Amino acid sequence: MSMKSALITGITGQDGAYLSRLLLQKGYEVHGVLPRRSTDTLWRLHELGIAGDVRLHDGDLTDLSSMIRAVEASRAVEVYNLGAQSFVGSSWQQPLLTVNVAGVGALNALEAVRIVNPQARFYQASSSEMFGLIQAQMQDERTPFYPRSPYGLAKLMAHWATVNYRESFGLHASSGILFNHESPLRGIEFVTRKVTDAVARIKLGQARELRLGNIDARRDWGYAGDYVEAMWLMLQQPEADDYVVATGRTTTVRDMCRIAFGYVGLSMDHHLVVDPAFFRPAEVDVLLGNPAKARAKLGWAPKTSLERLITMMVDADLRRLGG
Ligand code: NAP
Ligand code: F7E
Repeated sequence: MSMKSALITGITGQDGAYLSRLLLQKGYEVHGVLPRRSTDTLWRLHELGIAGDVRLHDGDLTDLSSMIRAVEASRAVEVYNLGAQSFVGSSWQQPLLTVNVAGVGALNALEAVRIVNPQARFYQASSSEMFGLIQAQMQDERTPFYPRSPYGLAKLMAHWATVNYRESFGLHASSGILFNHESPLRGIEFVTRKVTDAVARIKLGQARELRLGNIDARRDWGYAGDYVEAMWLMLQQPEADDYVVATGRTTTVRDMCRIAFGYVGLSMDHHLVVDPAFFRPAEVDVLLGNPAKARAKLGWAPKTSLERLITMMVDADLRRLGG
């Protein structure tokens, strides 16, 4: 029997790496779209030991013809659209790029699927950032959206494009509204990894302080390794749909930091400096997701506590820094 083929945009990112590993374990042939960069971007795939097991196609979400070629060449029956300029902070500095990649790019990915193989199943990486200025204490699939950044705007467009292609063309297109998820493979610009990297450096005597912005912000943080399973489960359902993927627990940046410093026996108060340079033009103060639908319909539940996640990340950073 021939192997199922999957195509991933954003394969070199945090989620792309974990999803590739999951699909390889399930026996898929895994393909990825690789945008041209001047430096090597495969470090995450190398860390997981799978760089040689995936097939990469030159392409970019903003270039429709390259997306069409990638869908054709991969013969994918499942397409996961994870590619994005995903850092909210940068989206105010690069709003048009962010909207072109994360918004218009999703439309290009949907068009490529519609043109080449409308039978292929499609996953869109939607985001809790779409809830922004929250309209309900706990956010679920029915909560109205109120984006607070160019990134949120781009994701909102991509989300509705996914719904629209499902309703217009009958595509099996699902949108996973994922809340923050982290891991040792998280980019260093995001707050959890910035914290765990700094804690490891301070512990090893390589740094003294950690400068952060709004430490009162609250997030619903889960583990990326758990969340990619929900992506796959969505595409195995008979009908496409939208799902919130979250833990149902919210924690301040301050308390997340406390966990990281406490783990290595340091006091946060001696090292943490609040620096207004890291404040955002508009903040998403609180996010708290309700994953009841994913639990009921997909049988999905988070497995990793925030404490376990943060200590896993600190351990990985200590190892990387030679501790
Ligand atoms: P990430 O680590 O920032 O990865 C983003 C990926 O997109 C990278 O592989 C990047 O490649 C690729 N990319 C950037 N520009 C592209 C372009 N023009 N064409 C094709 N690919 C491009 O993000 P992540 O944390 O894995 O998140 C995966 C997806 O889920 C993203 O769409 C993100 O917005 C969304 N999301 C993430 C979270 C979260 O908490 N992690 C929550 C909700 C939704 P380069 O590295 O070469 O630029
Ligand atoms: O910020 C606050 C910051 O950059 C979290 C992306 O994956 O999740 C992510 O977006 C919070 C914010 O993630 C610093 O103001 C304080 O309130 O780790 P973050 P994010 O903006 O929530 C969503 C779901 C996505 O979809 C995105 O792609 O932490 N914060 N001080 C800081 N944040 C950063 N980065 N750096 C600081 O120094």
